[in-house]
Amino acid sequence: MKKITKATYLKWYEDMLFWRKFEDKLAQVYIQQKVRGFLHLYNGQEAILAGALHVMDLEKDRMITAYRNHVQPIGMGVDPRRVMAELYGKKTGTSQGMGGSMHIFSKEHRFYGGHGIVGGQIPLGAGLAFADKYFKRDAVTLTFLGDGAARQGSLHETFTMAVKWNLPVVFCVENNGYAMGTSVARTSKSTEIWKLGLGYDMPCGPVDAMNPEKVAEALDEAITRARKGEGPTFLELKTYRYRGHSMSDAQKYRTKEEVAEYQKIDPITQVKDILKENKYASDKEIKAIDKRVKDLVSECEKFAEESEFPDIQTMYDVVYEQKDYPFLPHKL
Ligand SMILES: Cc1ncc(C[n+]2csc(CCOP(=O)(O)OP(=O)(O)O)c2C)c(N)n1
Ligand SMILES: [Mg+2]
Repeated sequence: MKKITKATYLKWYEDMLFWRKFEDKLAQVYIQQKVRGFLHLYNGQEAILAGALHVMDLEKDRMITAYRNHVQPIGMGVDPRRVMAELYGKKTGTSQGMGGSMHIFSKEHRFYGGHGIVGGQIPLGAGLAFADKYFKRDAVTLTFLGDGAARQGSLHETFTMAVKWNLPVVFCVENNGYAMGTSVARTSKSTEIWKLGLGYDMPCGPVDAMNPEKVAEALDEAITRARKGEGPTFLELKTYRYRGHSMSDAQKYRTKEEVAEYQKIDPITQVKDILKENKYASDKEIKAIDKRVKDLVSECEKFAEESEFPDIQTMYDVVYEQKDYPFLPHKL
């Protein structure tokens, strides 16, 4: 594995803080109704992305996830200003403002969305890996899904094929404790989701995903295995989300005390503590990072605010249209 150094920790701190603040800004502008539709935030889960990016080959590897998908493309190299503009529904967004929150996508950066159907991305992730194997491309696909999605039938259908064909894919459950408002314990007799891999003879296991080092170690092993042609791995990344499922969630299913317990092991605080303990950065240097992050978030906001909305005439250019459909005239 690429060594974890002072530079890694400095990068982790700046990236993770940026992702957190970028989404805090989204929450704020959502309340102002500048961002519409659903908005599911990644707040608390950042160590997963940080650890993953450390061990991926960003020139080759691919990523696909569900609708909690704003910061992953940024990590994969997409301009954050374009992600924010997409959320604002502006022309300069990653999908010209036509996708919105749940559909960030950049083929150029090998980030394949952005999927609102729970579990919908599981077979698609295996499909990307199938194509890489078929065309003999040396790439691995990280397929992220939630604890709720792990109970979808599509997971089992996909696992059957992925192990049979030794596909270069890593299935990563981000177990944040809840599927919308329903806790894992309420819906499942076994709360150890990683054990689902056992039935498929797939290498599998749990990971402390509040810690980016632990995520990097587990994913490095899985990615190496996939690259060697030894097939898929199933990891349960144990994490937590601090905000509601989406912005319209009263959070009656959990206590404030529970959230506070997890905040004590916040991934960003853990990384910051290591920066301080190892004297990787002085207070002044940390303040300088915090300022850079704040400035970049403001730049993204300004870019999105100042961008134009798409021309209404273009609305039907990006949806499937059957020219001879008999009932509705489609073009505006
Ligand atoms: C097929 C399908 N069923 C139900 C929904 C409604 N829904 C949206 S998110 C969600 C919960 C998913 O939870 P989880 O997989 O744990 O992901 P998390 O939101 O925690 O990241 C549900 C039931 C949906 N979008 N798609
Ligand atoms: Mg969940």
